[in-house]
Amino acid sequence: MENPAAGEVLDPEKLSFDRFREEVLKDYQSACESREASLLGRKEVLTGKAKFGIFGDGKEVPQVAMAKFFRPGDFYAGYYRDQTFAFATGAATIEEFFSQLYADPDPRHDPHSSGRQMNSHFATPFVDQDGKVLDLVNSKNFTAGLAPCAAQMPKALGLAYASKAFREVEVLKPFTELSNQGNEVCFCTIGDASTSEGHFWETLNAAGVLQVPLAIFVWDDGYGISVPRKFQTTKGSISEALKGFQKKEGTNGIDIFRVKAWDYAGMCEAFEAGIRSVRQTHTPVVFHVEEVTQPQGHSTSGSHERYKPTERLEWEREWDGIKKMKEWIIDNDLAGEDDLDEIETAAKDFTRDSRNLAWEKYQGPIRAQVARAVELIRNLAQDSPDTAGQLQELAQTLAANREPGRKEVMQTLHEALGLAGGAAGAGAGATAGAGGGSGGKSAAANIAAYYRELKKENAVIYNTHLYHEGARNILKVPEVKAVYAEDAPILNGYEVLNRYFDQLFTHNPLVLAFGEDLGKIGDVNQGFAGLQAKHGAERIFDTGIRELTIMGQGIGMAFRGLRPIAEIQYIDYLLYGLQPLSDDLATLQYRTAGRQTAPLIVRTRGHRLEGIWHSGSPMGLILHSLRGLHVCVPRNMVQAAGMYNTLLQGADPAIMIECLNGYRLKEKLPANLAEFTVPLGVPEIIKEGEDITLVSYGATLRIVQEAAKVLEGSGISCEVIDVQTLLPFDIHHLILESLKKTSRILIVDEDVPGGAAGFIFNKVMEEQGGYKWLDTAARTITAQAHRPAYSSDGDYFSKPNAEQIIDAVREMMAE
Ligand SMILES: Cc1ncc(C[n+]2csc(CCOP(=O)(O)OP(=O)(O)O)c2C)c(N)n1
Ligand SMILES: [Mg+2]
Repeated sequence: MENPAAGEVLDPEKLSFDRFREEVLKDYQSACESREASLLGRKEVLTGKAKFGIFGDGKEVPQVAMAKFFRPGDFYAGYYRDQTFAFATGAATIEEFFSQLYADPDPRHDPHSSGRQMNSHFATPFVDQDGKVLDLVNSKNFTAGLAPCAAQMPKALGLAYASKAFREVEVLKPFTELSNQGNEVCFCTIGDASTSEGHFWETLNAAGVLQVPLAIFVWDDGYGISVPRKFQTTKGSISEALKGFQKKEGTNGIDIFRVKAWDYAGMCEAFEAGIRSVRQTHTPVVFHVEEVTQPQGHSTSGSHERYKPTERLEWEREWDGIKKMKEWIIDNDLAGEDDLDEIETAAKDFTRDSRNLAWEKYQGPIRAQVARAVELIRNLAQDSPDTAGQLQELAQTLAANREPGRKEVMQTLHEALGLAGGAAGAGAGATAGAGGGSGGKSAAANIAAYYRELKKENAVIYNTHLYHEGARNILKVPEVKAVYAEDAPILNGYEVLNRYFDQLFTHNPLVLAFGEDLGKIGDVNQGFAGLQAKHGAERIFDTGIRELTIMGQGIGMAFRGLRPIAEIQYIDYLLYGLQPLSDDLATLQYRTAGRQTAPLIVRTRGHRLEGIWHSGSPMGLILHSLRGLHVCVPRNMVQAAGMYNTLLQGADPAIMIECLNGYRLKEKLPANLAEFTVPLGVPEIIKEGEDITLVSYGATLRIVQEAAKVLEGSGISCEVIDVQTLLPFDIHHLILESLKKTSRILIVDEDVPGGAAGFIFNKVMEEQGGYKWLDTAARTITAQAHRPAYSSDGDYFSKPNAEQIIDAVREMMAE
């Protein structure tokens, strides 16, 4: 729109029409640019410049409409179809989209994932390098996308729940830098087929119960890859199927809108009304967006002609949203065909230029590496008469590669070093140089040095940010030892925790705790007994039986600057909540290269008690699915309290496994309960000894101590070590120091054979080099491979027992 000339009187009606028209055309332009990005993106994959592509073609018009109502302070949790929404909200540029498609690791080019994620997995920064939460109230916030279907649902619940907490919890009201009175909406998108997942239903039910500002957009294109809707959804319609969830007068529930994906005006109207309502009333809303198309099919991995009937393909062409929007613009005299053609041409040019820029930026540093590698190899060839031909050929092949990657550079350098007679591995360079005279030697050494340099650089690019690396790195939390008054009270373990949580909730307004039976009765072991009444039902509360979304609720809240403690009632039920922990939470810092973190603390209880589902110790499962979380296995509740204090100063998520059979053991209460910290990754020697090192943790430690006492009686001196945390694990190699003294080690663990015991074995033997100090083979004692049988006998014969330990130690001493 042109600026009015000075002095011209503005006609308000005309002005608003012009603005409206301008906005529609801007949306049309966004839609066209996004479509071009999809078309070009697919070509990039088919011509080999990118490995895989999944695009948002067919979903453009609903997304430009949706973007109009996404305000600063709002949150997005969605999936791989939402490029248009990202462009239209300014969360991503088309150039960034291509950078991500190429897997450009430079964070300036792909600020969403630093080349670590497939295309259309967008993320805006949530924390700075030191883990400080950024100003999320004034920015449009995209939580990092992830590929598992419906995996965005659980965290979406928590992102929305945080608004409710900020609106309702008195002590949170001063945190205006984190929320504007809870007015933020979480926009969540999902494909029609993914609504078949339990995640969708559990989230909707919880949202309907909780009444949180969650807006769900279902992109219904009738297919989940090749499988049509009739195999996915009851009655073939998600809005039909959801009718029982619908809010009526005097009930909770959700609002449901049905719109057509080609009806730009209709969607703008529905989204405007729906989003206004969810923002004000916190009544969740579902927009069932029907008749969505998918012009290029599911992804670059196959063609939809294989499974869509001809009539469907024809219908999709006819009802393409952009085509329909164009017709609507012309029918309503908002612009002529020529104007729109012009927009389309400009969109093509702009998108092509963006792609070219992204490609140049991506290739630049790699080409520099290629040039350097080629130069070094040619230098070596000159000084290596025997292998000159092969080296020249290597250099030539690399130089001729039109789309080289970092991998090819490394492979070529490695091969050149091999020809030079050197080992390119860890000590590359030291032995390189059998390729000729002294010139050959130094040329080979140059290659080795360059190889090492690149290896380091690539490790920074690809192997960092599993955990927070800045100022709030967990290992930087200062240790504050527990101090005890002379007349320190001796309490049951659960009472220690209860006192601890009371102090925590008094001092830290950002902490909220929730789970099954956690509110009114204060958890099944009374850690929170009486605390709801004292600190409020908005801060300490019960949830439905829904581990998956309890975890999601915690993840979403942690994204938003809160410090949730979310309970899994018994560790055996962790499996229900494991998917979001493993796929979303554990990968979050890695897949955003440190730009997002959700420092959730998962609280649970486990190890031996009674029966198959209250005696689990699936530590191997946890260790191998939750790299990216800290895993705390305190032997008692004082240690647990100290670990909670440590975790709350860090920026990482964690899981705390309290000992089920420890709640009624007596412990001395520290005087500095709210301040003392237990450093993570530092084992504690709980009994010194000379003859053998016994390594364990948690509940089993008490059995080990029992055995050690008996062994002591027969003259065998055991050193008993509590590892305290499994992730991180013994960062100072304290176990190795013990082993140097005893030359024998027995690892006792109540997970299955090869589970956590295998992990500890690997850490001590391979990583710490413990094998060098052994006088006799290291051993492990674990639980049986089956689940533990019920009752005391069942426990005795299923889990490690003291007699087994005593026998094993005696055998080892005799070897
Ligand atoms: C848990 C899980 N199972 C399977 C897949 C493989 N997969 C990727 S996309 C997809 C279909 C999803 O269809 P829909 O939800 O309708 O979204 P659309 O791609 O049609 O937009 C499947 C099965 C996956 N990503 N995650
Ligand atoms: Mg679909």
